[in-house]
Amino acid sequence: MMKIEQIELFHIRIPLVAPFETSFGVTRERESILARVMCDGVVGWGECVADAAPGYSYETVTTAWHVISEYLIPALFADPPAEPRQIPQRFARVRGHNMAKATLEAAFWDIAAQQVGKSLRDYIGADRYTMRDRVVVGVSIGIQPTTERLVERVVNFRDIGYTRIKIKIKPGRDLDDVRAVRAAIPGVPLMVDANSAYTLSDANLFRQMEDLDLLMIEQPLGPDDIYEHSKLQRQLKTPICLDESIHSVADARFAIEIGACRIINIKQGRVGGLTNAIAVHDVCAENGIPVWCGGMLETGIGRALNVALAALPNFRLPGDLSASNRYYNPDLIDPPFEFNADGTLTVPTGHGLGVQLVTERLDRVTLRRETYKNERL
Ligand code: SMG
Ligand code: MG
Repeated sequence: MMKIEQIELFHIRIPLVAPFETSFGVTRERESILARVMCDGVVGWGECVADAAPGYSYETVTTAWHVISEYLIPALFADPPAEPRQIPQRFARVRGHNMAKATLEAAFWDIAAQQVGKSLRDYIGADRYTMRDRVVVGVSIGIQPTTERLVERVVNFRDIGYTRIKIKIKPGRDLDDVRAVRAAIPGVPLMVDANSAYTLSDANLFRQMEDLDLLMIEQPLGPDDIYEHSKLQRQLKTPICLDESIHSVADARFAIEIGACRIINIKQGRVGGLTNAIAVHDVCAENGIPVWCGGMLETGIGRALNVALAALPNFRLPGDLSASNRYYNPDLIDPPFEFNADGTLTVPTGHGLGVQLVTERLDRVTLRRETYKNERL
């Protein structure tokens, strides 16, 4: 049994180096929750991917705090897991709230890996998978005030060496933007992410993108839709990638079976933690569906987890995992994640997450902090 001594939650707010605009809104400062779990004297960290507002998902920092503190922590104190893979079952009596669940599970993976003296990458890989040392990363560029500004930013990131560019689109800022970007970077892998801003009646718009050689179109239709995506995918040669719609292994199986997508974006927070994320990875691998690691503007804590996850073999496409300096200056960790000249991030080799949180930086961005002690010990 993992002997859980205490769990601390930190509500943080940290400014982004540049505003990030999607079809559902603008983020200037990232709000999040960090969980610090202590088991047998070993400390593990998890980061919540829910945002302050329910734009990407219904979960928010406030709902996640509520669910973690009132339900998930008590569930773990009452019935501590022997290993992190048992955690989804411990949380089964809470419906939904995957991002809240993933926050705590992450910290337990960090602890379990440290307890056996392994990096999280090697702990995930165990004897089952051949894990990568470096992961190929892309950059996700938000909607810009003008098309000219967008092209400028895209070219700038291409020049830094990012080998895959993703741009956000929304109605009114789609075809012209994508055409201008394609013209500026011919031959560079390019994709678009609509964050559910369209309906099936916009199929013609996506058909007009067919000759722009896009790597994929991410989440064009509703956040809970799978069926209509299958109708759209049938009309397109360009692969559809699902993000918002996939919350579980069952969703992934369904989407694959009805042909709703040819690629899946995996975010461990959206599927309720690393255990489920690995299971979605496996189902996709069995079905020949490549996956890539999505991003939620994580600090170095969440990024370290993502980078370890993306070392799995079926993460065959560049992830939304850019270097720390693309998000925060400074990041909460030191050293930060640096961009390698070959377009990759290096997977940390230290025990657990393998990154060092800077306490003074965390203190500076913390709005609220609460400690939950395990009285049952
Ligand atoms: O972390 O680089 C990142 C952001 C990647 O575009 C990104 N994320 O739908 O994939 C997505 C969005 C969701 C986050 S919007 C705040
Ligand atoms: Mg997306």
